[in-house]
Parts: sequence; C-alpha cells; structure tokens
Amino acid sequence: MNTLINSVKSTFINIFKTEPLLIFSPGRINIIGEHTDYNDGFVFPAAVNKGIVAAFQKSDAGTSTAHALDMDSAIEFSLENLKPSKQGSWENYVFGVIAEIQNRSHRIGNFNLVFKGDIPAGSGMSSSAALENSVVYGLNELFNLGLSKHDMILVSQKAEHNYVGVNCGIMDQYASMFGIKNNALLLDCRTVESKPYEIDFKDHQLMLINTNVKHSLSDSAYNDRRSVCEHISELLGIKALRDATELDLEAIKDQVTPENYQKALFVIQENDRTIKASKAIEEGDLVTLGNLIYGSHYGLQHQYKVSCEELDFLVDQAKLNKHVLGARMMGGGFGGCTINLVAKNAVENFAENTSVAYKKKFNKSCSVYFVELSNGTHIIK
Ligand code: GAF
Repeated sequence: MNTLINSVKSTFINIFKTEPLLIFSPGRINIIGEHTDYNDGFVFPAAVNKGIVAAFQKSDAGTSTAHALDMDSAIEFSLENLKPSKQGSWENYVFGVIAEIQNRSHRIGNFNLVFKGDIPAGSGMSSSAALENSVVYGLNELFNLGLSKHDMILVSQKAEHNYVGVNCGIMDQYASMFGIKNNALLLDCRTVESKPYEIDFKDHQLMLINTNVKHSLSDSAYNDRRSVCEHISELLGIKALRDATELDLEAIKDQVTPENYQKALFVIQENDRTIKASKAIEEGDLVTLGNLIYGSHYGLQHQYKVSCEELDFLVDQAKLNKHVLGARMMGGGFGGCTINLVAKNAVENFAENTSVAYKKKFNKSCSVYFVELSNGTHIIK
C-alpha cells in the first residue's frame, strides 16, 4: 500500500510541483448475496485492502487533467459539456462522476488528478466503484461540496449507469465507501443501511482465486438480467423481487419463460440465503455458511446463468477438497474471482493443487489472493 501511495504522490508532485490531497478508496469482496442489490435485497460485502489511490489539487489552468498511471494514459478536458467517451474507456468513470456532481447543481473548478490502483482488472473486486468513489470523495473535499457519504455513492452509481453503461445496484459503491476494518456489512439495499459483522472465522479464512478471465458479454448480460427482474416485478405488481415469495412467483409461472422464472427464483432464494448466512456467521456455524455459499454458486451457474467454465471449474475443485467449506463466483460474473471458505491449515495445499489443475485444464494461470477487510474511502493523512 505504501508503495502505491508513494508512487501516486511522487508522480503528482513531479508533474504539478505541489502537495496533493490523497484519497484511498478500496475494492470489495462479497461473502454472499449476488445480483440481489438491484432487487432491493440483501448483500454481504466488505471493503478490502486493495484499491485506488487518487491525488488531487485545484488547477488554475483553464482545463482539468486526469492521469491513469496503470494505463499509462493522461487526458486534458474541459468541465463544460462533458460527454461519455468511447465505451470501455477509463475516462468514463471520471467524466461520469463529474457530470453527476454537476447534475446535482454543484459547481466544481478545474483540477488535476493522478491515480493508480492494485485491484486486478476484471477480478470482480470492483475497481470501478473504487475509482468512482475516489473521484467523488476527492472533489467533494477539494471544492467543499457538502455531499454526505450516501450522496456520494449515489453519484458514483449514476456515473456507472449513465457514463459506463452498466445499470448496477448499490453494493459496490456502498461497500467501498462504508467499509469497516475486520467487518463485513449486511446491507439492506432498500433502506441503504447496513449492520456490521466482525469476521473472525477462527481456524478458517476467506481466500480469492482469480480466473484471470473476463468474458466480453458481461455488461450487456448484466443489464439484461436486471431488465428480466424488473419485468417480473411488474407482472407481480411489486416494487422489486425482494417483495416476492416463491409462492407468488409460482402463481405467474405461465406468464414467464422457464428461463426467466428460474432467474427470478434465484433472486428470491439468494436473498434468503444471504439472511441465513448472516445468522450462520452470528452463530459461528461455518458448515452452514459454506453450504449457503455453494448454494449461491449453484444458482448463479444454473438458474441465473452468469457464471462461466473457468469459475465453475474452480468451484468444482473446491468441492473435491474437504477442507473447503464453501466456494462461489463473486460479483457480476462471466469471469473474475471465486471466494472460498477454507481451513487455514489447508490453504496452501488447496492453492497449489487448484493452480496446477487450472493450468492443466485451461493452459493459463489463476491467481490466489488473501485480503484484509478494511475501512472504506478516506483521506490518506
Ligand atoms: C456488480 C454490480 F456492480 C453490483 O451492483 C452487483 O449487482 C454485482 O455485480 C452482482 O451482485 O458488481
């Protein structure tokens, strides 16, 4: 982390000859509760010790600049009439946040921004929310906008909708902004309030395995899933699938395709699993927690259909190992990481065996990460 901070800070000082305001904004993991956030449901994420460091200072040049050190790319732009850049470009996260701040009738002046991160791209640990939150947090501070943390995550989410083109829920921005060291947050995405749970799995721990793939259909498939959920809620005459039971869904079964029926069923069941998982954590019942995590993956793979061959392979490997209590894909899907609940004394073996098997099967490497649960977006003093 210190290396990251030093690199961003020294680059900023080299270019602009002045001390910057430094912000750290973390990525997130999610224990369980996938694709439930935009259904007003429950999720169980935590901020991690990987994220984005962003350096800011006001500028009296007539334009603003942003330097993405990871991409070795820099842009100069005007704050007037911002428009989305080409799809998939990093600028959209920055432009989107500025535009959403301006849409809320806040005025900002020109600024310089330098940022760099250590969240592996496409890992499903939400480098995008980390970047959005770092930008809105930094600008709020620099220009005294008076935005609350809740305001800021809504700005970040809207930036993602309107500039990045992903109609995401609120989980990633919330976890990144409100994370608490050593805790996961049971977040009710309807009230946007959370309850922290201290995570100490005693002789077990969480471990991430990155498939190192990100299949390209992910954004459109994500938006499609969200539309299906909204369509079925409409048929049911409810605000969101969070309000539906399996019986309600059964009653309209003949009005939806079998595929969409399964998707809605997944959401209802995943919401239920998330609440059950929070109870299991409270009671220290890791076997139940693990089974819920496996159940989540089963649903994401077969009902919601957002997994992929590589993720399924990693989960199958976990199932072969009796020291792994649960494993599932994490985040939007179609690549990125699995999250695994593993006995501490078996972690190395599991990592080694899985890496070898993955390489043999796909002729490419997976990566293993251990993360600490960390505080949310903050100023680096
Ligand atoms: C992505 C989205 F950004 C989140 O809002 C959430 O829906 C997640 O996919 C799936 O649970 O990370």
